[in-house]
Amino acid sequence: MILTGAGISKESGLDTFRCEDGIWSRVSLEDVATPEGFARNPRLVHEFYNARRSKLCDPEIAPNAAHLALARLEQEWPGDVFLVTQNIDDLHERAGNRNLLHMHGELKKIRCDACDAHMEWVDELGVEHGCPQCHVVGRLRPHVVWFGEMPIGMDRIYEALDRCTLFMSIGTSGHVYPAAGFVSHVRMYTRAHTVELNMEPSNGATLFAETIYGPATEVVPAYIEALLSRPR
Ligand code: BV8
Repeated sequence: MILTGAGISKESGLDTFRCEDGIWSRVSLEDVATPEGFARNPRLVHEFYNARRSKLCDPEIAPNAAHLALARLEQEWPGDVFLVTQNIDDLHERAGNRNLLHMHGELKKIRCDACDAHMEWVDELGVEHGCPQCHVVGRLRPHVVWFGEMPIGMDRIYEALDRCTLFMSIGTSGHVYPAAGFVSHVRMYTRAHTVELNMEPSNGATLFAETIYGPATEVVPAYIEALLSRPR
């Protein structure tokens, strides 16, 4: 069971949230990543996600060695590998991971709050757009999980946490729940080994049996090479 956060996509050129020059140092989380903020000023929220969506569509932005190492693990590990990401970018699937869940949604998807249609979307989105399904105007929103909203796939996640033998957390600061609580759940209910791979200790660092710090493109491929070459 692998949990990833914004740190794994940093070296691909995508911003993190809480680092010095992070996203939340430039815009207020309450304004752009809450349902209340969207109700107050939908244009501001669309602008925020349109900018991140067009950056993600920039050909310069591609999966890095850490993403590719996780795809290799899914292909070569004899047992199950389940990848849960807090990231809304599509770099894991572009690297080749398939058993993947975006618990906070996807930037290249939108949904209609009137008819609940979900659809792929790579262009600018605005309040003037009508839903291709129900034609209601102004009820389309990014398919992302905002603060105060229920994350996606929680049942499937807890089912996997309960039976994992290895829990690996990569590139996340451990600030946001329920994701930040997964390591405690694993320690409480399983005998799984727990490892944190990150640039620096996260909020939950002391909860991990093993911690390795450094850039994801270095520490993740090395850890997975060791895992795959370990005699079983
Ligand atoms: C919910 C999508 C009910 C949008 C995001 C318990 C206690 C306290 C608060 C709460 C609680 N339970 C719920 C809350 C409220 C809230 C919350 O946690 N608030 C925080 C701020 C205190 N949680 C919620 O509202 C969640 N919903 O709880 O519903 C519920 C309860 C129980 C069970 C089910 C439901 C919904 C939260 C989702 C919000 N949406 N994103 C968007 O992306 O725009 S959160 C957003 O921030 C990201 O998705 C990510 O999940 C999160 C954390 O960011 P990280 O990925 O960790 O990034 P960060 O910048 O913080 O850290 C980067 C790390 O990488 C750093 O450690 C850095 O050192 C490292 N790094 C940097 N460069 C590198 C690197 N590592 C390796 N290599 C590098 N090169």
